[in-house]
Amino acid sequence: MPSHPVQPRAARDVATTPMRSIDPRTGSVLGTFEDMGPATVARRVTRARELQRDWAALPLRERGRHLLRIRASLVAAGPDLTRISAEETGKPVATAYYELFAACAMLTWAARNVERALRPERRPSYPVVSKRAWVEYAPFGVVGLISPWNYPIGIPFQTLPYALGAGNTVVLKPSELATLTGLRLVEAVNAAGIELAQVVTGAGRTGEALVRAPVDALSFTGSPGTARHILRAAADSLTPVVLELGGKDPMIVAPDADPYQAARAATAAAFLNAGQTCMSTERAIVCAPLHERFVRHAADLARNVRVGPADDSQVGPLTRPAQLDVLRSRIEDAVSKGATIVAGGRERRGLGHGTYLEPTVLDHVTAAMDVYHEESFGPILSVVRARDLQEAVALANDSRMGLTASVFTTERATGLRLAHGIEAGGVNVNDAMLGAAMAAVPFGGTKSSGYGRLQGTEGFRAFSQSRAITVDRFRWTPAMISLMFHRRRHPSARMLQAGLWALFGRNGRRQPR
Ligand code: TXE
Repeated sequence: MPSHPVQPRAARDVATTPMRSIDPRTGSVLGTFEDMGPATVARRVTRARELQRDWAALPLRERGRHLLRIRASLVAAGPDLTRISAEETGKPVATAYYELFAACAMLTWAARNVERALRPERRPSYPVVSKRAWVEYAPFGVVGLISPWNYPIGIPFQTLPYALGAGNTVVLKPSELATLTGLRLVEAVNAAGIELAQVVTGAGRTGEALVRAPVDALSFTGSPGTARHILRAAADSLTPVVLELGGKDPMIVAPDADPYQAARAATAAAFLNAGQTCMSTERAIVCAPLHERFVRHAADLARNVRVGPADDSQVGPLTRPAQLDVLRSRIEDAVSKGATIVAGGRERRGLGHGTYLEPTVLDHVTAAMDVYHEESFGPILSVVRARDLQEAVALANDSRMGLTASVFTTERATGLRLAHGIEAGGVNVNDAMLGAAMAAVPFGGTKSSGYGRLQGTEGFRAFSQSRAITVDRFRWTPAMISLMFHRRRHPSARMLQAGLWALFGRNGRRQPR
């Protein structure tokens, strides 16, 4: 376990005005929370460090059992947690519940698989035949978890079960737009009987204090700009960071696909959570023969989406009202360069205090437009026409981002072939967004969408350090290192070359297993 210099400072933070949590649907203040500075953050990290040793000392099976206790605690907190999250973000309660289902699935799989994923593994000791070797997985210590506002329940649980399972404790920094959810979530985790999670509240300054506290590893989900700040701060302590930074996810609609089913999936994946999803379908790349039918269906579906603050709505307000200006300018830029608005495109007024963009479908989107390249993070689906599948794959890969992608086709072989050609961390054939819901499947991106993987065996390993151990295979074998160094004479270069030749010079013989 890495040891960090103890911070002797018993400094106190200057008291600042508490921050407020606001309901974007009504503008009402839901509560306040502390804007924590470096001293408070350092105390929370120290507390997490103190508690980590006992937790890591538990056998893997025990840790797994405790993850199931956390699950029970989360289920009990369900009504509370989902209500608070819906209030803070403006999302329908059902969407908050989907997050909670995913969180419980992650805990369940992690509980059942922590032993398999992290038990010591025998490895060949090749080429040192006189030894045995194996790998152990040790925790980092304290994992900092810096989270965004868009899925304040689901996103922390893409890290938490795996980081805890690996024997770490966690310090969560929820987004300043969803802090009450983060506080309730940590309360539920700790209510399971062991204090495994700490929480630090505030905005970017608090996040940076967490990075510098310092923690032993970091999991960050958020914007690429913030990721750069975090990496600079983490450079001082060389803290490893897993980054999940959003996407510009394409859906390829092949000529043999059902255009209605593809349009249903594309609009769902574009508009869920008001489009504020890292892996929402932002670009539907539709092959020429289906283009018109796809657009007609997508426009009809978009016009029928229920928008508003009520719990049975499908699209709620933008969590950050200022995002409306960004979305408007993207739409204006696209239209000025030849795109057509086939549905939505305007602010929906008359729904109270909240800021709403009508679910929007833009057709004839091209690479000349901002909306083609920049993540919208709003309910906009861009349709790009492709001549054929070859051009569709080229368009799908024509992005700085590469989080997930979709392919719609009636031929499984076509789906798999296309999936192999797409530069993304995950590809769904005849569906979208599914990777993040599957606890055993790694989640993360390529290119500017980040690096490292959450979830699955990869998620356990991301928050573990492998430790290689070697022992003697036989009793009384002298130390190899002594044999190499303490000799009266080195073997001659000729002998060594002959040995090299014998071991490695002939292909097909004495190759490593
Ligand atoms: O993210 P930020 P925000 C994208 C999306 C969105 C944009 C901004 O395009 O419009 O990012 O969203 C903390 N050191 N995504 O403002 O700013 C911050 O307090 C340490 C994509 O929420 O990246 C919050 O807890 N931490 C995405 C967290 O970082 C810092 C999800 C995320 O904030 C910090 C959300 C600093 N210097 C937004 N500055 C996705 N992948 O789903 C801020 N933070």
